[in-house]
Amino acid sequence: MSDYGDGAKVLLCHISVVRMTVHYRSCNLCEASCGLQITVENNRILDIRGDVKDPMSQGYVCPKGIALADLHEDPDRLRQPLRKRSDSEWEPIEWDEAFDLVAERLLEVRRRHGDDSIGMYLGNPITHGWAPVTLIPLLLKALRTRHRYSAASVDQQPQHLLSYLLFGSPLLLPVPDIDRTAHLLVIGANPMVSNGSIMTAPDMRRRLRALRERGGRLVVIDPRRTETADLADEHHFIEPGTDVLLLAAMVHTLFAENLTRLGKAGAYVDGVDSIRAMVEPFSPDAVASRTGIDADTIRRIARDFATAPSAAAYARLGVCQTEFGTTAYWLVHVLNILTGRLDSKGGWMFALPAFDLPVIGAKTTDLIGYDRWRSRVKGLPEFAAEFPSITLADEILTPGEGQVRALILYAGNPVLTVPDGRRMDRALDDLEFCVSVDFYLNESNRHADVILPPTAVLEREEFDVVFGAVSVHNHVRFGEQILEAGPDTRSDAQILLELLWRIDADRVGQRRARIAHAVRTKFFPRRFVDAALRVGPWGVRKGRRGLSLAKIRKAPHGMDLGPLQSVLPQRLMTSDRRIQLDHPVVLADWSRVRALLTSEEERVSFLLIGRRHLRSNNSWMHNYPRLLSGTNRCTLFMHPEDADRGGHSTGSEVTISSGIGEIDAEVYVTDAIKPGVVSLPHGWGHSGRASAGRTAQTTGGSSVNDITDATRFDPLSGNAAVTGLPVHIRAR
Ligand SMILES: Nc1nc2c(c(=O)[nH]1)N[C@H]1C(S)=C(S)[C@@H](COP(=O)(O)OP(=O)(O)OC[C@H]3O[C@@H](n4cnc5c(=O)[nH]c(N)nc54)[C@H](O)[C@@H]3O)O[C@H]1N2
Ligand SMILES: Nc1nc2c(c(=O)[nH]1)N[C@H]1C(S)=C(S)[C@@H](COP(=O)(O)OP(=O)(O)OC[C@H]3O[C@@H](n4cnc5c(=O)[nH]c(N)nc54)[C@H](O)[C@@H]3O)O[C@H]1N2
Ligand code: SF4
Ligand SMILES: [Mo]
Repeated sequence: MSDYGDGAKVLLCHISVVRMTVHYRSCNLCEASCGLQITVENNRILDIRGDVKDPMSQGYVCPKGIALADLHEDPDRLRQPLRKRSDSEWEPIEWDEAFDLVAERLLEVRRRHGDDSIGMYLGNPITHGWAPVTLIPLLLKALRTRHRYSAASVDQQPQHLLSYLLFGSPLLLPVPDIDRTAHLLVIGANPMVSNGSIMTAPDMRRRLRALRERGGRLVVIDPRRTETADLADEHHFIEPGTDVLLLAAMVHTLFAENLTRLGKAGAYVDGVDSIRAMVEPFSPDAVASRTGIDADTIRRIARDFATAPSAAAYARLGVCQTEFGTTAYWLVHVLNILTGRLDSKGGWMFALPAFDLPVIGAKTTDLIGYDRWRSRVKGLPEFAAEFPSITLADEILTPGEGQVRALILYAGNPVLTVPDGRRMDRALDDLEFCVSVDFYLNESNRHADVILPPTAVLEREEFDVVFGAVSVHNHVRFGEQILEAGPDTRSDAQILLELLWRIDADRVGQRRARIAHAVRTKFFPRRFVDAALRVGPWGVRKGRRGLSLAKIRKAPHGMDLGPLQSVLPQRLMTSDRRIQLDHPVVLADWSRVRALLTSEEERVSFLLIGRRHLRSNNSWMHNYPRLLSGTNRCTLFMHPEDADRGGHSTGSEVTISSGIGEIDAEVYVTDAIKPGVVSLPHGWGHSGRASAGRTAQTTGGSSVNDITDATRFDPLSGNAAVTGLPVHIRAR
């Protein structure tokens, strides 16, 4: 059970029969994947702290990592399958009965309404589990449905789409070489709080301080002076939703001032000339008033970026969650590529992961592609065999052939996390059948007929198969099982395998399905991952022993595989191993960007943005007193000038309204936000709704997604545009 390999300490305490053991593994609550040192006594966690020997996190841990103990002890966490008896009543049932019931009901819906009547929504935590990542593609295949949705389309879909279009795999995602760069430009991301996203880089404070100590520069563009901005050399407030204009003007400046120099990328990048013409109208003077950043500043930050010895532009949600998510993020690539930062030390680089998901994902599944079919109600393009989550409610509520009548809700909470949550709530209620795989009851799976709760993270083995691909330093680490799961519990892997063979039996018959199940049970996820490691970039090569799971397990603190390396053009997965920078998909959207430049500025009273908190994780982890301690985290940040004008002050209650609905919030006055902009975090508003436990019920706040608008999205990727929402605010 525990890891007795090099360096692991096993302390046997002989006072009474207490057995105390110390274990090392990484935290999988967020992408930072910090190393933890966990002391366990009689199957209970005594202590969690940072593992100082972890090559990546070096002892750093955030409060959520420590609260893993609370997750394990939480009496409100589900441990046995539940079947719904009435609106508010659930009864526990046996596992086999639950699996049979779920398969029977799903297949019944399919027989009645066809393949596309079953939908699946995948929540954020699936990326943190090797079982869901490796097994869900098989389940989707067995389900034969086009109705696949995930949290990715409220998050990073523009980044995946561009990686697919430019580099040939949605998972070939460049990251800033943060530990060696001389200049980091952060646009619409707050890694000091989010701990880095699509950039595995634990302990951001240490890394950003080191950047400045070696004489580097940190520049932040954000409508809020964030915790990251506080550490920066300069921060510029930007009008929400206008990054596409700012970035176009920066690229314009590169051409105007003769600052483009592709470096070695010049040998495999095409289409630079048409970009010069595209950005021509976007001079810094033309975009200054729209963005709120003056023209001289735009020119200077472009120049500073281009002339720094090394530099990387990094953007996340503040760019992706806008109506120009893909074109704006494309300009981030353009900026990096035209200044020679792609694949170069201290620049915009690719990790070389031991489990090579970018290659495995693109080569072994039929999921990869764009616009091969369209969604039924809104006609939106599929991407990677998924439809945008903003249209899931439409597909459930709109009658006709292909209507979603049953849903598998896997580790997600779309009622609180997808725009127009109240409509999502109605949609889930309208389903004929819903099964949820989740260890909490939440605002979404309260509509489920059956809930299948998997074991929690420390009760299972774990190996990161995703974030190695976006790490700022190559490394690998295995997580041993640390706590015994109860006698009658199932892991995510077991749940998926049990559902899979029962669905498969419908096609191939019971006998064959059971044989396939026996084989898969032996193979997934451990042997599959081991096999992938052996053939991966760090696997067996001529004259080299290479990595295997067994070898990785012998290093309880993980293995350091060294700094990022140059991998292009070999690693490109486009058919000609070249990058077509002026990709037709992006070009087709350019008229919209031009229209934004010339359109009359709409006068709205406020633009609403979100934010994150170190002690919260999207819509969950709100049931642990250690993380919450009675404060209302869901307050509305407002600039003092705006507060004065509206007669609001810290603590006063307001109603926020959009075209979609109204919610209430408590004001918090701060000059850290741009005038005219207000900020409210998502994932709250548990009180009074069936939700994740008793403490969560006391946390207050509202769900911002009750007023976000599902008709605001990026048309290329279908990603939700939750930021920059026009709202009105009045005193309550
Ligand atoms: N307005 C607004 N909306 C947003 C965002 C925003 O910034 N603003 N952010 C968006 C982003 S980036 C994201 S990623 C989404 C998140 O949206 P979702 O993925 O829909 O929601 P989460 O809150 O992450 O819900 C995770 C659920 O998974 C369960 N869970 C945790 N671990 C496991 C596990 O190991 N196995 C299983 N089976 N279940 C588990 C938890 O109990 C919880 O119920 O929200 C999006 N929504
Ligand atoms: N503690 C904690 N950590 C988390 C999470 C969590 O819930 N809690 N969630 C995890 C998840 S799922 C994700 S995807 C990542 C997200 O990681 P990040 O993207 O770093 O997270 P955010 O804090 O949402 O940062 C977005 C920033 O964009 C700014 N912004 C909003 N609109 C605009 C705009 O129009 N333009 C510009 N330039 N900026 C804008 C916001 O003010 C905010 O500072 O965090 C992950 N880490
Ligand atoms: S930053 Fe916190 S939540 Fe994220 S991996 Fe590290 S300890 Fe876990
Ligand atoms: Mo996310």
